[in-house]
Amino acid sequence: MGLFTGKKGLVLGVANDFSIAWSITEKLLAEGADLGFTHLPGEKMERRVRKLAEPIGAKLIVPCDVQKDDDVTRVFEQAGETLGSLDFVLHSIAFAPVKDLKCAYVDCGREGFKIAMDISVYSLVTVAHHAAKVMPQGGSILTLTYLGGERVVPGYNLMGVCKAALDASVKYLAFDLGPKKIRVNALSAGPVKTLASQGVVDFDELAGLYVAVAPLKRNIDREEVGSAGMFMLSDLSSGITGEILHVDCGYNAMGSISRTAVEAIRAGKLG
Ligand code: 0WD
Repeated sequence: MGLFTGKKGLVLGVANDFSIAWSITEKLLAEGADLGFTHLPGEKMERRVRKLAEPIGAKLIVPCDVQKDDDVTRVFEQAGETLGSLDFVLHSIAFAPVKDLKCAYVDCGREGFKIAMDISVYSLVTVAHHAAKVMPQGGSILTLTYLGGERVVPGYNLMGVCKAALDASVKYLAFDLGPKKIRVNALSAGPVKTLASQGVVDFDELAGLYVAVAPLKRNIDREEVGSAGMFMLSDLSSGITGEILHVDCGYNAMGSISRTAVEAIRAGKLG
């Protein structure tokens, strides 16, 4: 018996096997979960997700653009029809137009701001709204966030402001859905190389900084995000909701950097 034997869930946000959603999926599968997946509409994304999800016997592989209300409504109706009720949902989605992400926050445009907030924040709200309808016994909803929503991380720019709104959404959604026994949490992951991370300015330098600064003197690996995500979606975390769990080797605990970290940075010994 695995922790997820007999449990069913929907995963939104697998782009390829580097995706954080896939690292969490692998842990869920190892514990016996039954899974459905969404992919961004389009042949290329469908092919990528099918290549991963078909061999593991996914019961549902459907397109979903979270900017479209009809898509989100349909996906949860299909999940209800195919899987019956859901026990968990993984939301691992974010996007900002490159020009609005790579510029200083003060220079981002109104349209880019709206798109980024819509895909990276409102999507969790609408997903939670529809998921609740197919979670009659309660369940767990998990999203992915980053420290750049709590404090300024140079280069994270507009996405930092999206993550701040996402973190607040997690808490309000936890309050709204608590009476239905639905928990809503976020994992705040350290830097992981993925498609989305390529849009973050100075990503490699940022990842290297964790080696110098974090209490564990290293960056996380994707397995660790996978395990923590599985924990948050499982009954092991049944008393946890409205929480932002940091999986970052303790980087978020630091208020300043040590002399040895300064020396490592000066010597270019990062990562
Ligand atoms: O270091 C990192 N990679 C971190 C990522 C550290 C901390 C947090 N995160 C967060 C991201 O901000 C995001 O919320 O984790 C989440 C997943 O990101 P990821 O695994 O790094 O990136 P990726 O594999 O690219 O998955 C994000 C996916 C999209 O991929 P692409 O690269 O095609 O944009 O989000 C999905 C899409 O599959 N996505 C959408 N899904 C539905 N509708 C949409 C949309 N409109 N836009 C993007």
